Amino acid sequence: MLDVQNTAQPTVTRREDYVAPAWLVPEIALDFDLSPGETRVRAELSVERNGDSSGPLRLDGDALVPAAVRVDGADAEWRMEDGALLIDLPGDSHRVETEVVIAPERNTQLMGLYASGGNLCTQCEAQGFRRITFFPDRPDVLTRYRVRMAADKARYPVLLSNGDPVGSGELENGRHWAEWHDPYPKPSYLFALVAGDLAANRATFTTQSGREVTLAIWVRERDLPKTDHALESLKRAMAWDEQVYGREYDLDVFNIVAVDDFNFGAMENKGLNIFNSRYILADPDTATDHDYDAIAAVVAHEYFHNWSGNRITCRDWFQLSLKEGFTVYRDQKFSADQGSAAVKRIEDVRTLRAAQFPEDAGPLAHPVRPDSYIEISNFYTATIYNKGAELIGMMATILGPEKFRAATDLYFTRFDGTAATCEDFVACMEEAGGIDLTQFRLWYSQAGTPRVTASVTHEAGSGRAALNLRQGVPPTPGQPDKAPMLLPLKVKLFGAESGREIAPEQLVLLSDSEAEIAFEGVGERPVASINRGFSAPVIVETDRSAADLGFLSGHDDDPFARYEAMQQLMLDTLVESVARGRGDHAPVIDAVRHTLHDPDLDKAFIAEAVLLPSDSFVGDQMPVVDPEAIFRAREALRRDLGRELEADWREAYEAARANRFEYSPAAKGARRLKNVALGYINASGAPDAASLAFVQFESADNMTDRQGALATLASGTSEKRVAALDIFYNRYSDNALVLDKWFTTQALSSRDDTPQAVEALAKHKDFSLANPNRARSLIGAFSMNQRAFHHDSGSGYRFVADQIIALDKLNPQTAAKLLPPLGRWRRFDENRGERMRSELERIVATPGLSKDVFEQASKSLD
Ligand code: 0A1
Ligand code: ZN
Repeated sequence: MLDVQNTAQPTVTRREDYVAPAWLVPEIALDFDLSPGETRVRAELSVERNGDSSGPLRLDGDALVPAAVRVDGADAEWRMEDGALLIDLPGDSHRVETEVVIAPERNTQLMGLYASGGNLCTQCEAQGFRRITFFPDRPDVLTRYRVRMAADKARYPVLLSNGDPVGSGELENGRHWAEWHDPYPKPSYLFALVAGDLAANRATFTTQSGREVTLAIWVRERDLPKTDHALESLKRAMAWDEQVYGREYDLDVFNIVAVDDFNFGAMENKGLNIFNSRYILADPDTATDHDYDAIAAVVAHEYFHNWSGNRITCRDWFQLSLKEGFTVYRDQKFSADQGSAAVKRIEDVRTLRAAQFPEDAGPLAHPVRPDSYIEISNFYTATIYNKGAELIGMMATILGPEKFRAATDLYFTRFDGTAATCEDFVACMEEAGGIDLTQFRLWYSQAGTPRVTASVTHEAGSGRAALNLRQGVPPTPGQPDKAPMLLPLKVKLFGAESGREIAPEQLVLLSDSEAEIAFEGVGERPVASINRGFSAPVIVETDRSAADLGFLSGHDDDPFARYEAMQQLMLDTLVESVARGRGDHAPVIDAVRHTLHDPDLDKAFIAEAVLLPSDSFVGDQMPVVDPEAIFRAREALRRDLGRELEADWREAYEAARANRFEYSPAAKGARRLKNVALGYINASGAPDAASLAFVQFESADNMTDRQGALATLASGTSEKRVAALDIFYNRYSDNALVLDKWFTTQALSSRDDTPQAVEALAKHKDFSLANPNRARSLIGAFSMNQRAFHHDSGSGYRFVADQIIALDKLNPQTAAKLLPPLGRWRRFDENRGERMRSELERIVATPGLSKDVFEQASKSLD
């Protein structure tokens, strides 16, 4: 056990302890007298005893002091317990009034009501509402909201809340008021208000049943020209949800507000989404193609929550993946439909492998439906979101499209207006699919990434072949032994000599720890294409040779499988190079050359396929990560690819060089390939590479090309590096989102001096921990730079720990998000591991540590 003197052991909340609320709150009227230093919040709750439950009314509160408490109009007796207000109530239904005073401008946690860029806004998920007013702050209490706001008119001309506006007017002293009603009962985490000096980009959308909805994206006046892409994405998302899921929007207005200070990406508050401005603002000069895509995806994600999250919400926070896994699945499919589905799948799998697989393999591993937490904010993870989405995808694969749609229809109809569970969702899949998903449910309860071993045997004489499959799930914290899972694996066999398909694609439902799939009439040695489309989120180990992988990378008819074969070939090559000091690069070079010249492939796919796996993904394959050796092996392979194929890279580069900016799938693909080619030309050591990059940097008409060139220069030694960084800084010094890129590009640099450069940047006048985007742009990015962060001096660990400790005092949620990379100490050699541990111990021993950081750090030490 840890020696924790300074932190009281925080309470653990357990899923098995769930009890329905003793009191319900069908109605609330909120009255805000807004001002940054002192906001008065009056709440009038109609409360009703839930069934025959007993016990006092418990209204959660966090750092609130009751200024008045009345029951049915009279002063009432009350007591406080852990910040909550407790009132004994005699009858079954009462009117409870409370009053508190809060100070938004001093709210650095950015939870509850806070100030950002001179405006006031809220963030309530998961438990921020209790920082605004006393309330049963749990998602299974559904309430109708009436909200009245009063504020200084000059400073806050726009007053928004959930639902529809019902009135507004003038007050004395230059103040004004507005009132909003939300007809849909909702949990408190979906409450929102905004008061600010904002301008709107407006549009209308007519729903499939003919309802006209006014859409508005609210930003600072000068940012209005950067909101068209978000608005267009919203319209597309609304139409898509009608076509694909039959889901229609249900209010007369849909508002989105962008704020610069935000802990996460965005928030789906009913009718009033609040966004981190990085997921709204875009124009070609300041946003990359990746930013454009992320904006469309996040706008869609938050919009889709209106059904998967708001109309049907979660019974308790252990069910978080019910709304998040399903909504990520929905936004991924939406994005796939906007451009290349194959490239989108590759990107999603890359994200899963970069963020979720390491989580599942480390000390913070948890099931998609966790069993306990100390701080729920720590569970907004890649496991809940991205692995959760894969679970929905597997059920969709098992059911097939028609039954899957029938199952989601059933779910939306049956649970509309309620707070549901993951179990409710799976039961709908079972009922509409006419199948038994008993074993599949293990995906919700067992943590860890399943491993599948696949090998093919073939008897030339008899024509019999077999695909032998084995599965196992590694132990994770609190779960030493695992049962076999239900794995939907799409497989196909190709002939090694003819290259022809010898067994059509089939969906194998692997349910036992071992299975043999038999094939007849196989005349030549077969090569298995397995887990096609990444049909199950598992790690597949095969004994396929470099030649077989090279063949699949060039001939498989499933684009994901082609990409996967190339990645496996690259990984095998790199892992061997690390182990032996030198690997055989020829098969990779041949496969890349073949891919570059395949006329049937689009450029976006080629660009993805020819990229080497990241340092950290290579590290994930090794028993003990050796960051330096991995870096050297990867650089050597990059250099050889650059040199051997230099003419091909130049040809690919030149083909797109003169393009003017356009935002279309084809234009994006061309830019991506151009920038990948630039990277390889640079890796080749060609003497003109830096000037090529610098010319691109200076002449670019879009941020993708400018940042691509900057990234190439920033990792190099040319004197143009400093010039480019300075030019970039000066050009964008008044644009926070672009300055974030300036910090990130330097934090990701592969130069030897990156650790020192990053420490210096943390002292730069534009660096601040108070803004989450800025904190992540430097500290978060640096800890993703495997070689720099894991410098064997331990300087990276000390630096990141210092930043986490400092940030924890301001913003525990964002501080806790920076911790996981430090927790992976078991994966490194003894020197590094010890240094990482001692930083974690230092963090845990810090006086006044938040429970957010305490949970992450103490679990990482266990
Ligand atoms: N529900 C949001 C994510 C979110 C969660 C917590 C927040 O609090 C700081 C903010 C946003 C989503 O899935 O987009
Ligand atoms: Zn979400």
